[in-house]
Amino acid sequence: MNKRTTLGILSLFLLVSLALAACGGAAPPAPPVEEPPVEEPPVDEPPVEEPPAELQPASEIVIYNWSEYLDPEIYAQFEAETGISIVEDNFSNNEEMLAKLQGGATGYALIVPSDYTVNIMRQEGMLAALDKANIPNLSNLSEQFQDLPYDPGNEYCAPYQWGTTGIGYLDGQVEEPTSWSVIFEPDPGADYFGRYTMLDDVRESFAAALIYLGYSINTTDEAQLEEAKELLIQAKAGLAGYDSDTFEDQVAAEENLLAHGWNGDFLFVLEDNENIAYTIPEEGGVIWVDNICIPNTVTPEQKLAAEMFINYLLDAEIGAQLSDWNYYASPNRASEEILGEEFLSDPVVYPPPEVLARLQYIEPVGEFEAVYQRLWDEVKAATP
Ligand code: N2P
Repeated sequence: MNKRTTLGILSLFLLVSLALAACGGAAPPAPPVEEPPVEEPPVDEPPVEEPPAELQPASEIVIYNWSEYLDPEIYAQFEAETGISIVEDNFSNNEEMLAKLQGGATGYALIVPSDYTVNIMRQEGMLAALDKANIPNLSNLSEQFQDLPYDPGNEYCAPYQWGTTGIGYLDGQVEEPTSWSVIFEPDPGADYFGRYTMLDDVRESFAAALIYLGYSINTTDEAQLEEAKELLIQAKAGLAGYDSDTFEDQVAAEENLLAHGWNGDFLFVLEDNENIAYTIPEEGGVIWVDNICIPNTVTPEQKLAAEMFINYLLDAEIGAQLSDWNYYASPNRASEEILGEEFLSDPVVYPPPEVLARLQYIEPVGEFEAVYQRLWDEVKAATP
């Protein structure tokens, strides 16, 4: 059948239909308008919800950190990669940071508390649990840093860096201080008299005094603490002041000859003064792990940006860059592989076992924290 024939048959069919209609032939009833079937949701299945719009990270967040602890280049690199800029604000000790957040400060998306302060903040419900799906690099951490007693399973924080507290000094100008007596038995005849500082830090300075006295640095014996307080007051006679931020610079500039302080900070200024040295006195010192955490006051957008930055810091290369800059030991196994033997075998950064054996961790002392604080205020106010 060709095309023309088909069209002919169709036209004939139409003509016949029209003719029938015109003659009043019964038109077929119009089909009923079909209502679209109402779909009842199944009784026990919830209605399907629209997927939530994908969360976008905040474009700027603020980190509250110790000074000279994070290579500024890392912020720039992170911003170039993600568009997220990070602003840094500094604190001098855990208690200052804690008091600020307890006082209602809400601007911070990231904080860097030490071990015992993580414990306190967890107990007070001040930290936001990490969404580990956003931080796959947590698996780069050495095993022991994935399950710390103050934060099992990295639920709230990622370990940042770790280090020790001892005495930095100018080699060649003062003898190696093998005892805390250099600080606690001030000798007006010594070259360094009046030329040393102690950390402006309640738990650290009490720890030094308690170690010298042979007590636990976490004592809750008020008589022992009183004794430590008297010792701290006695030390003030030879002290240039309390300083947690520039103690290492003062020694590098030879303004001061020694200082109570943190290992990496002294290594940091070796490039300004090659005679800087660091030691843990025979009586012992403090070991600590600092951590990067998110306060529970963040918005979801800030939290996502903060988690992206934590993940960035835990990258093998970036973690190595961090330690290479601040001279603190890394909790990141993948970074340590990049840092190499020279760094890993530096006894100032990684204390040998005989030194590790005489280091103590600061721990939370609960209600007693207030006693330490009161006695510290008395030390600060006293004239020796
Ligand atoms: C870095 C300070 C080290 C932190 N400048 C001590 N917990």
